[in-house]
Amino acid sequence: MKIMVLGGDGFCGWPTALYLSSRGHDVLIVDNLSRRDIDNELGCGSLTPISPVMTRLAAWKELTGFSIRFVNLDAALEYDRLLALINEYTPEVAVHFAEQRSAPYSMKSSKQKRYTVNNNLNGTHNLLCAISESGHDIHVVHLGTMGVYGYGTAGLQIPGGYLKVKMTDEKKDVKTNIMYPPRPGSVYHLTKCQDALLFQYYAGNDFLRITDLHQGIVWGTNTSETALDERLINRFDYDGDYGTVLNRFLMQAAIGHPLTVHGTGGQTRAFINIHDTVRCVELAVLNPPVINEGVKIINQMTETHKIRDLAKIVSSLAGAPILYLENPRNEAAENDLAVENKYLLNLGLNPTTLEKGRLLEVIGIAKKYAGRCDTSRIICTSRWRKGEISAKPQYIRGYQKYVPLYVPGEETK
Ligand code: NAD
Ligand code: USQ
Repeated sequence: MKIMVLGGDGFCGWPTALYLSSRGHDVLIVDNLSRRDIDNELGCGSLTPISPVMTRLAAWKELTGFSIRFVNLDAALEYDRLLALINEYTPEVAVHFAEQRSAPYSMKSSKQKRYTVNNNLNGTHNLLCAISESGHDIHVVHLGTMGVYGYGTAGLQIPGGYLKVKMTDEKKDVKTNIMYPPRPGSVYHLTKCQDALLFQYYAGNDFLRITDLHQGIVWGTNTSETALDERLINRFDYDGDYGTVLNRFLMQAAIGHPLTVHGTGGQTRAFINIHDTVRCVELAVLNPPVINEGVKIINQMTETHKIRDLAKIVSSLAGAPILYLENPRNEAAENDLAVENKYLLNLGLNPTTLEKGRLLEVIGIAKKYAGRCDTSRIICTSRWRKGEISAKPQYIRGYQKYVPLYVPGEETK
């Protein structure tokens, strides 16, 4: 199939583009390299040494014989070029990864809040609008997030697809299906909730075929394809803005830094390994909704864990101490999370779960590149509410710097 991968230079997009190419699909990457620019803005880069995009693509061609085309284009700002590219390439599928995806980055200041909203909503809307204007039947596969649900389940399992509800007024009950009520926990997550409305509108009004993959937190770094050669290596974000929790714990264990649990670590989140991300995207590509079916919503996750349990697993594996930090976010200290993920399992997904070998593999990669880590960038500094930290931080010595320590239950006046 002809597949346009928007955001194909990023952490999830790059291994997906290679996987789809290795499976014989004709892949075109569209990316404005804004993630690399944000590395420069933050003064912090990937733990792994990522090659320039053209070096990546030349290496892929040299090693496998497969060509991937690259177009540097800003989906949020360059509508006419996007439309022209769609008309020229006529993809059958557009896989959409091209958004600012960090919740802490989106909460840093009004500059990053506004950038995240402008970039994510305009990028998504431009893609839908351009597909509609082109008149081509192009299936959109969007990488959404489990965070649209807000991690609170009201005692129910979060359904794949739509929530069955009974609505009641004084005269009668009506049964119907609705989108799960959105509950964004950051400006980034807010844009994903708003994307969902754009999808609903364009699927209904313009008959676009759209799949929205509600993905959990991705862990791991390399896939079979990115591990072929160092020039193909995938990103490994570890810093307080872009690093996600399990990869951060694995990296912290590798370099001898204590594991940074926010609050009590009672937050339950959904997870998926990067090997499964690429497989799930292909399953979604191969199983599109039919025209007028409505948006196909799929929960793309394989397991749920509490943050403190992950810390304990990594700690026992690598002997790292656990540090309970005051939580810089505004989120529930404890939550349960039950998620239905039958759809992808029924299509043949065989989950890569948190087993020892996989965890040690990531620790091994982090150890190999430990010298590239800037330890001053590990602690999360982006705060959801300025100046509202209830517990007075305590300080412990021991590593390169003093780090604030929050002891659960010990509220200090
Ligand atoms: P990433 O930041 O590594 O990659 C995003 C890519 O999109 C980057 O290469 C960036 O340069 C590009 N991009 C951003 N805005 C663009 C624009 N306007 N025009 C063209 N290119 C643009 O992020 P990622 O981790 O690969 O995430 C990809 C998608 O998957 C995101 O939409 C994210 O919300 C979703 N997701 C990621 C995770 C995760 O744990 N990483 C989990 C769930 C969902
Ligand atoms: N956390 C820690 N310690 C850390 C880092 C994070 O305890 O060092 C906690 C956070 O407070 C939060 C949880 O771990 O409770 C998850 O944080 P995260 O940074 O790993 O994930 P999140 O901000 O939710 O965002 C990531 C991706 C985002 C994607 C989302 C999927 O960056 O693109 O949408 O995961 S989900 O979480 O399912 O919404």
